[in-house]
Amino acid sequence: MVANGHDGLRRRVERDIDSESPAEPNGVDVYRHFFDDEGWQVVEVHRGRDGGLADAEDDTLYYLTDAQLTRAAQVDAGGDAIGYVETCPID
Ligand SMILES: [Ca+2]
Ligand SMILES: [Ca+2]
Repeated sequence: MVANGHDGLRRRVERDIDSESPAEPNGVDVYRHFFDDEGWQVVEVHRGRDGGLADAEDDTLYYLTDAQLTRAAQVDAGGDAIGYVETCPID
């Protein structure tokens, strides 16, 4: 089960996931919050196990762009690459 939340401009700002679904659905256990730049590209993602933002146990991931401002890589808060455009989990 995946439920997306949108803001008033229809940008996706939240995704709630039951990672055991559909085999053994037991409720949402992964929460992601998305932050866009002025061009509506996601530039920051918070991943956590509850709905609260920026808890110490949450992961914060950032997208880096190339010279054309297209997302090119995803890095963690320490600057280590998580993936590149072909392999970046966008959600
Ligand atoms: Ca679950
Ligand atoms: Ca949290």
